[in-house]
Amino acid sequence: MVNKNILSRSLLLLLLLLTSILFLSGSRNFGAQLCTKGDLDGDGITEEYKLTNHVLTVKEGSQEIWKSSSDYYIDSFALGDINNDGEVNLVVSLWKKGSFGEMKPFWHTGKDNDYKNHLFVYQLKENTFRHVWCSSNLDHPILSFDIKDNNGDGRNELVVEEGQYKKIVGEKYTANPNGTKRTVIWQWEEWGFCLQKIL
Ligand SMILES: [Ca+2]
Ligand SMILES: [Ca+2]
Ligand SMILES: [Ca+2]
Repeated sequence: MVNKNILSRSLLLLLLLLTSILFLSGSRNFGAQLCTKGDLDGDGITEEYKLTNHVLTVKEGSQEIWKSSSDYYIDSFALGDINNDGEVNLVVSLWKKGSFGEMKPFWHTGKDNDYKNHLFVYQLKENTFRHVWCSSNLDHPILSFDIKDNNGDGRNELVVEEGQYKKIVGEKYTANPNGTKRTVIWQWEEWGFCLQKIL
C-alpha cells in the first residue's frame, strides 16, 4: 500500500515536472520566429533571413546587411521569384501606420493614420534591399501566404489566405481571429499584382 502511494506520488511529481518543462519551453518560443536561407544577389554567399519578435534581419556571412524598420511589425516573409524576372525576391507581410509615409502624394488630402497590413516586395542588389512594390493598406489582412506556380503555367503566383480587420483602438487594427477567411490568387503583372482568382 505504502509502495503504491510512493509510486503514485512519484508519477504525479514527474507529470508536474514534464508540464513545467513543456510550459517553459513554450514560453521561450513566444512570438513569431522564422529562419531561412537564400542567395538573392547571386554573389555565391548565402544570406540568412531571420524573423525574431516581428523584426527581420538579414546576414550575409557574419555581416548584418539589413534590418527591418522599427516602424514595421512583420508578420511573415517568404523568398521567391514573385515577379517572374528570374531573380528571387523577399516578400514581406507587415503592419504599419499609414499607406504612404513620407511618400504621401500631394493629391491625397485625407488622413493617412490607419495601422493596417501591407505587402512589400524587395530585390537584393549590392547588399541593399530595394523596393520592387509596396502596397498601400490592404483591404483584407493576410493570414498566411505562399509563392508558388499554382496553375502550372511556369510563372509564380501569390497564394494568400486573407481575413478581416478588427479595430483595436482609434485607427489601429489587427486581424480578426473570428473573421471569415478566403484564399485568393494574385498574379504579378507588369506594374503590380492583379487578382487572378478567389478560391
Ligand atoms: Ca548573397
Ligand atoms: Ca524576381
Ligand atoms: Ca503560375
